[in-house]
Amino acid sequence: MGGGGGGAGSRVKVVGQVERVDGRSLTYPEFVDRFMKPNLPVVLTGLTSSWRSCEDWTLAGTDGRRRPNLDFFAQNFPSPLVQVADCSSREFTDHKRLEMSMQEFIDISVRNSSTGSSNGDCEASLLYLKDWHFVKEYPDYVAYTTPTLFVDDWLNMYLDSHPMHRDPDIANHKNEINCADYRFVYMGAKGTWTPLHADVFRSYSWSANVCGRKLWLFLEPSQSHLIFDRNLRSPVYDINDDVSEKQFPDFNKAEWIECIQEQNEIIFVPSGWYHQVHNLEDTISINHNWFNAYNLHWVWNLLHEDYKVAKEYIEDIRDICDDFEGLCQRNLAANTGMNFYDFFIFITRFVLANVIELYHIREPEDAKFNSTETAHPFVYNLMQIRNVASKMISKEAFSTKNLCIISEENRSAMSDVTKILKDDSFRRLWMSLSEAYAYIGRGRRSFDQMRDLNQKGCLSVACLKSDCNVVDDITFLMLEIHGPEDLVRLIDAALRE
Ligand SMILES: O=C(O)CCC(=O)C(=O)O
Ligand SMILES: [Fe+2]
Repeated sequence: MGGGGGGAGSRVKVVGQVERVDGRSLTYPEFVDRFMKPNLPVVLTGLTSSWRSCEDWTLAGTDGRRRPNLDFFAQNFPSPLVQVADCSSREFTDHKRLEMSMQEFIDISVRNSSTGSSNGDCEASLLYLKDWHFVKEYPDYVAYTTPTLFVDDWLNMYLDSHPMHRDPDIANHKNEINCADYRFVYMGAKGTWTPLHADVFRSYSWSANVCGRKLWLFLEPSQSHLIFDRNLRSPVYDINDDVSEKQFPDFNKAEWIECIQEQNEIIFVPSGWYHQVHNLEDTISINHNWFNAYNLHWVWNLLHEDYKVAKEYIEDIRDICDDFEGLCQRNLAANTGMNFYDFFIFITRFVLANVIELYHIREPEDAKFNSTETAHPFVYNLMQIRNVASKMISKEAFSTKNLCIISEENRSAMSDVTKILKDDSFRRLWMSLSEAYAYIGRGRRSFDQMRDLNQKGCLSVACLKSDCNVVDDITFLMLEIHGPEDLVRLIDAALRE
């Protein structure tokens, strides 16, 4: 049976179901302890009732189910260019991607549904609109609010104020659109599907069904090796297909966890879990990828693994390359979406933002921080970044020789701490972090306190200049950051203070 079938094939051994929890009664610490930290999936109910998208984007269907209101999209969101996957044709490990206007997508979808092709009766292709950067494209239309459980999102916070890449060789126009953020809308008719994959950067994702139903099949990370081919290079593409035993000898051993996600339910996809997804009805979903202190090590581990592959691939031209490391890093950015320098600049910003938060809220009785997971969230964040930074220290990308020849853009984004702290992009990032933590109630600031501070100007740009000494305090600890070693030293100094 092909992917469009939507049912588990004979070799797919389903051993369990994803837990379902009422999201309204799950506290943030419970979500952390039960799902985010142990890296386990969950389906959350009751979190989308106030979303405008659930009303505007859907029409009443049968038995209380709703269906997509395609006219609403055509009229209100006439995007000239959306990405569409053709679910009937494969390109490497994914579906072939097409680009078309929203109107074209709708016209084809309507035509297909009237000819019944989505049931597989006819040859017409199954089109699945994916990775639509809806929030970036229509910022004034508030389709939904991110549930509190998912607001500790460093990836999107960062991309709201910083570019993913500095290197001019990498940061071209197409990249800028693709890296604009990781907040997406998906829309696909019954029968559309997503091949087996683990998410970008090995981030977490959450996915909410505005209408429709999805079948998910998950494999826990400790079993990932079972779905790779005998050379351990590529994963199975469609688990419902007749997977070749010769090519994928261990596939039969994989034990799958299943879930049918209903309308208005949100699924939390943990880091590194391979999954395949089928739309069982015409479905619209909203989907974010994100990471934070709990899964940052997944991101680094992926970058490191992909780096080794990128390097091995061009090892034979090392001797004739002026800047072999630079080439590896450019290839890594192209293949994985981020390279060591992008990631280092990213974590440097988060170290500084967390140190500022720590300085701002520190009270005398907090002087003795402990490093356990129950310690203050900013201490926890810094400890997790420290773990990752310490693994980066020995890497060739950060050797003196290679740091001497990195692009001017990368170098200037890295080093001068005062400049970073006074930069408007950084301030926006730090404010977003501060707000997010106030929101989830993990920072000491309540919303009221935030408002007071705002009035005093403490969260405004003036904060760092006038009554607040945080720039001096931090630059007293360190003036320049040249690589992961400095970052580790800065974190140690900040936590010792
Ligand atoms: O809904 C889909 O088709 C895929 C979603 C997905 O892979 C995810 O949310 O991680
Ligand atoms: Fe995914």
